[in-house]
Amino acid sequence: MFSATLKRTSLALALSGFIAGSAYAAPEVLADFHQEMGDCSTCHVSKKGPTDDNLTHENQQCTSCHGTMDDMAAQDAEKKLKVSPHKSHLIGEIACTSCHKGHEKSVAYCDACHSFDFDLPFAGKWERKFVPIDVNKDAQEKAIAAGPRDTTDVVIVGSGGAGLAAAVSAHNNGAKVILLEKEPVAGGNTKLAAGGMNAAETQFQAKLGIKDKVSTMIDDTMKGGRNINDPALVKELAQNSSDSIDWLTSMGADMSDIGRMGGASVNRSHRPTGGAGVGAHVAQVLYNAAVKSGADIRLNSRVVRILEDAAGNVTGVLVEGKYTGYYVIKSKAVIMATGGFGKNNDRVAKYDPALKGFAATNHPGATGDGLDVALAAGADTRDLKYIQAHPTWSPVGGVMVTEAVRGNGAILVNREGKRFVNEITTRDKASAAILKQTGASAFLVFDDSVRKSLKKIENYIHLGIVTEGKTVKELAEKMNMPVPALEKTIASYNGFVKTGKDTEFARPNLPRDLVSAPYYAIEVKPAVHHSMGGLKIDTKAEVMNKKGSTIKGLFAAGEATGGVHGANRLGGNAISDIVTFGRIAGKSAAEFVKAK
Ligand code: FAD
Ligand code: MEZ
Repeated sequence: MFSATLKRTSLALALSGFIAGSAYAAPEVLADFHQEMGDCSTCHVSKKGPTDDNLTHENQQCTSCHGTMDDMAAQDAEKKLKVSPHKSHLIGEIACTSCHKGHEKSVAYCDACHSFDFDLPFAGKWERKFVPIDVNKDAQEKAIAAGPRDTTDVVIVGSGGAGLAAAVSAHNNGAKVILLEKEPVAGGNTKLAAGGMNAAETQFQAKLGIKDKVSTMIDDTMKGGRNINDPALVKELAQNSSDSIDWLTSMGADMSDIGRMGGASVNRSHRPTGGAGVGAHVAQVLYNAAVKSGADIRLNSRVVRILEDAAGNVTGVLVEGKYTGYYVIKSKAVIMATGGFGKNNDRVAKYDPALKGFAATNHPGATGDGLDVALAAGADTRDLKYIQAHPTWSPVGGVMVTEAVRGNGAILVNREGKRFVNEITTRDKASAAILKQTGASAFLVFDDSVRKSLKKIENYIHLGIVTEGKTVKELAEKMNMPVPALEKTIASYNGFVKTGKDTEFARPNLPRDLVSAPYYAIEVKPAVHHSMGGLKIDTKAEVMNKKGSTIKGLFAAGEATGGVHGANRLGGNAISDIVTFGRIAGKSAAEFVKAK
């Protein structure tokens, strides 16, 4: 390893020249900046460049000099940075090279969603172009002709909750796993999930005296999905939900806090104590378990083709390693856990033209190329035209504001200071109602008791998207709303809380009155959130072909699939879906391999 002291000294010298604007000519990229420290071997183990797509050696070189992410975050704290770009809801071991590039402009991964104001050295502008799976046909064919580079029992595509749950479950059922993720960081949309994971008849509901039934979860899910869901999949979801909570808990997850999501008859959305975000926690627990199980997790590794023999049995995948190029992994089973396509507006608008130009709540990798890969292998799909807009996305911060804020008592008001909808109706209805208001946006309004009930709100305050008023009057003035109207709206809502009946919009849960100053408001509007449609699967997570039979050796789970949520997903049902069907897919694939 390069001498840390020498590197630090030359880095300091170079930086001082760079910052002071001396005769030192500012380099374009990090590799040029580090040039005087040596040749390619300063960063790479081989003169040819990276030898694995996780850039393991290269990242070790960064940390040997600059310290780990924790060290960097500590330095950010010392510098009193408002936001440490080195500490966030990302899961796993975050590689320095996720943001800091050697031979191209560096790009802060968080910039894909957030609008932080910070300077990244040698920074470029964040942009992601969708690259079709079938470019470079010649190179792909050459890699296939070269034969497999690796062999395993089960290949899992996607490192979100569905993929990670499948990895743990496949291992527990005796299979060897390679998990491939095209992004430089793990966790997909799962790491962003906020409000909770739905489950019925759980130990935690029992402790809080919440009376729920599996059959009620089924009814709510079917009704929310406008009854076009696959009833067998919904039954599987609800019947396994409590066991999935116990499974996560057995691996160290905290799912003890429970709130209400839109369209649910009772409180069944489980999340960590105090109402902290559910997704990063669940994803981290599953990631740790997958690593412990020995799963070989490869980042920057996009699957572009499922390989099949002449009889249509799956034989492996073709991978596009960002740094190592195309190569084949031989396996008896493949699990597609590639998530949705919310961040690819061209694809969204193709299926639902009304959503053209909409922003999205999703992570940058939600482009839907996994769907293309499965389609090319003969998979059937369903319900692709049903794409959900989440009603409350902040145009200021570029982030989704969790439904749990409404579930815990916030109301929605328009620019005229009036409520206009049952705040915890289903998302399709809430989004449509917001779009009808002046300016096609609305405001979440709540008081300090709602803030204290949900840890997640501190993140929104931290991001600077919350306006605060010492009184309702001050809040209305800051929001340019008519003061008497907002005062009247809050007074009448508090009256409904007292009587237990919302006679205006029939909101079914009225958890608390809004009387504790200070008061808060967040501007919100709908943004593309969830792909309800996707690959057609059966209750064993086997993927169906267009003839209605299964593709032997191909399994799928999570947002990449269709049928569980029908035309409209209920808040909290996706995390339940990915954990339960991820587990099922892992078990089914391992059993399939054993039986071969
Ligand atoms: P993901 O977590 O998206 O993972 C899929 C992974 O596959 C991605 O990392 C992607 O990069 C990778 N991938 C795709 N194609 C390829 C390829 N060809 N090769 C290799 N890798 C590939 N649901 C709830 O139930 N409760 C909540 O509180 C909640 N909050 C949410 C908040 C936000 C901001 C968002 C965006 C969603 C939320 N959801 C919530 C929805 C839920 O998070 C997702 O539906 C769910 O996490 C999807 O999990 P997944 O594993 O199927 O996909
Ligand atoms: O299920 C979801 O998408 C969800 C609960 C999101 C949220 O508002 O937190």
